[in-house]
Amino acid sequence: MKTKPYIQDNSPLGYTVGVTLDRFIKSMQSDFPYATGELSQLLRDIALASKIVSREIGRAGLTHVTGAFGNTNVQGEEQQKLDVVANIRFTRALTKGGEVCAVVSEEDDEVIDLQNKTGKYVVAIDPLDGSSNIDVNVSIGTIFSIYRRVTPQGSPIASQDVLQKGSQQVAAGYVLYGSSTMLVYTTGSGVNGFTYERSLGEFFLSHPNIQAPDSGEIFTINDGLTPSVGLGIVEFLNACKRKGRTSRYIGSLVADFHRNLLKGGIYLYPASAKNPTGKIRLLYEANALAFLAEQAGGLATDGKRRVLEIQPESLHQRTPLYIGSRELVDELMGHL
Ligand code: FDP
Repeated sequence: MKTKPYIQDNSPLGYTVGVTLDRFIKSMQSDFPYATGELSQLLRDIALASKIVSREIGRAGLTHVTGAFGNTNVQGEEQQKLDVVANIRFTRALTKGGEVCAVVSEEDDEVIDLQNKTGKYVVAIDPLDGSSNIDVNVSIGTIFSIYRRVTPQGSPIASQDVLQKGSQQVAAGYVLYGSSTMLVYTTGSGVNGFTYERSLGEFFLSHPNIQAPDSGEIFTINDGLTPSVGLGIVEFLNACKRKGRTSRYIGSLVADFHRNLLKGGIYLYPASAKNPTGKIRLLYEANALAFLAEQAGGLATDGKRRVLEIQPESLHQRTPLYIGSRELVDELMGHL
């Protein structure tokens, strides 16, 4: 049969829609010659659950999923219905995908054993972060960390599988449910961001190789905390004000982090009278964002050491967090 090669048609009638998340993940997989594709499938499972959660958030005001669920979680915080919805969606996707053996979630007091005997990975997740913003149509997010389990596949889940340092993450990312829904992730070779195209049901690469600006003009803190934070923090904040920097605080960690990552800035959640060891959870909030920040050229510290070097001692451990542009984090450290 007579054939001819396909010659790319560049006419405006067939404009390209871009690189899908699926295709991107596949192309990255070939960079790891021994990769089996399980991590790629895991990332796709997370993306699928995030599309469902994005849909639920998008129509929340119409479908009776706003408001409190009626329970408090292990942190003593009131669970919102959407917290519960997101927890179910992500846990179910990870269970069915089969690559994950255990999940640590903000919404569950214990480790969830997914009974996937061949699952090589452990996931720590905050299914829906920014609870005070859930019901008021303000940006919220999902944060996830992926680790390789250290005990043999099929054996009971052990604490060393879940209490790993952030430096052991094999991938991490977040989904931002904002004016558009974005998925941003790293597997340790740069940070890439994808925007959800709702009408096509696909994430497309929109922010390749994100680089955090070395410095920036934004400082991000809940100002109500400042009467009870350390002197060094107060000095740094005063210096920011003297230098005419801009204060921006959404109160959703993912949204605040994302803005500062793109524009340059620093996010601070120090220890305070209310939260003497800080508020941000190490395993399923700080570690993922620290990995992303470093991969994009930024820094993340608890005020004493790299966040990624903290050895976790418990599932829901909290940490102070200072994260963002390199020069701003260094400047803060000069005050601490
Ligand atoms: P929330 O408790 O509302 O879920 O880590 C949790 C977090 O939100 C972050 O997303 C947010 O940056 C911070 O806490 C908000 O805390 P404050 O209300 O104390 O400012």
